This record gives sequence, C-alpha cells and structure tokens, in this order.
Amino acid sequence: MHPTTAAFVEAAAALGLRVEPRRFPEGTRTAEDAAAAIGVDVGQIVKSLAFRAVRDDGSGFVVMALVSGRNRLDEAALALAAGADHTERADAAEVRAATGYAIGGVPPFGHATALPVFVDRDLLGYDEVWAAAGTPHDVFPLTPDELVRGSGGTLADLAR
Ligand code: 5CA
Repeated sequence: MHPTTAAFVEAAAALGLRVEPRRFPEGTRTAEDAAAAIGVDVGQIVKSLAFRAVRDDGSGFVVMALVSGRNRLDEAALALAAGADHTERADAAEVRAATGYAIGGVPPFGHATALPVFVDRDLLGYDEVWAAAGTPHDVFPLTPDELVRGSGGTLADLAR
C-alpha cells in the first residue's frame, strides 16, 4: 500500500472507520476516471473539494465540500451553509496545508486540520459511494452514513 494511503487508513481508524482501499494503476484522479476504473456510476464518486469561505470583513477559513461526481458545486449554497459571504477555490498549496493531501487524492475525512465539512445530500441516494484514499490511484468504498459520520459533516443542498 502507498504510504500516504496507509496513513489515511490509520487516520480513518482513529475516527472509528475501517476502510479498505483499492488501488487502480490506471488512475482515479477525477470523478470520471474513478467511476470508469471502479465500474460505478459517476454520481457514486465523492469529490472532496476544499474552498476558502470568505466573509465581507475579509476573514476566511477553509471548508470541505463532499460532492457527488455527477453534480457541479453551487458555491453560493456552500457559502450560505458555512455562514460566509462567498467562497473561493483553494489553491494547491492551501489544499495540502489544510488536508495533508494533494489535489486528486484528498480523502473526505482524516485531514491534517479540523475543517468544517458539508455533504451533498444527493450522495444519500446510493447504497455505496467511493472516495479518494490519499492518492490519485487509491479509492475506497463506504456507505453514505459512514461518510457523514466519519467526516462529522453537515448535510446540505450543494448541487447547482
Ligand atoms: N480521486 C478523485 C476521485 S475520488 C478526486 O480526488 N476527485 S476530486 O474531485 O475530489 O478532486 C479533483 C478536484 O480538485 C477537481 O474537481 C477540482 O475541483 C480540484 N482541482 C483540480 N485542480 C485544481 C487546482 N489547480 N486548484 C484547485 N483545485 C483543483
């Protein structure tokens, strides 16, 4: 197992979740790649998207949106859910600093810092979803309930 994925498995265990990653040499960097490799509907892929939530006074904090692979994130809905005035996409360095992982492999929980998490309600429509396990080649299955529990996330209508 890739050491980053092994570290993620440990972080998940600390949250009370036993995750069993699967490695796909062909890559799972995007939701489309992951769905094709695994052989599931793209809606079952969990995109873990980091955004800066910004208030009009200039203060800001990083939040995580867990979005179905079939949906485009509604940033206004995310800002509202986070109690901010708007959101801005986090850059690669911010993603790494906030989560401990690089874009393309960011898992939905087990992050380096405590991030407010918001979960796309549409993910509840599946028995099983798949999320990144730390690298652009590793993913793991879980139930939507485990996703919500593991992330401590708040359900929200995040689809545009
Ligand atoms: N492993 C896959 C499926 S689980 C995965 O991580 N997908 S993802 O959607 O969660 O992560 C890729 C996302 O990272 C893209 O949808 C995009 O929103 C974001 N991203 C890609 N490049 C950048 C970039 N340069 N800066 C900020 N965000 C980016």
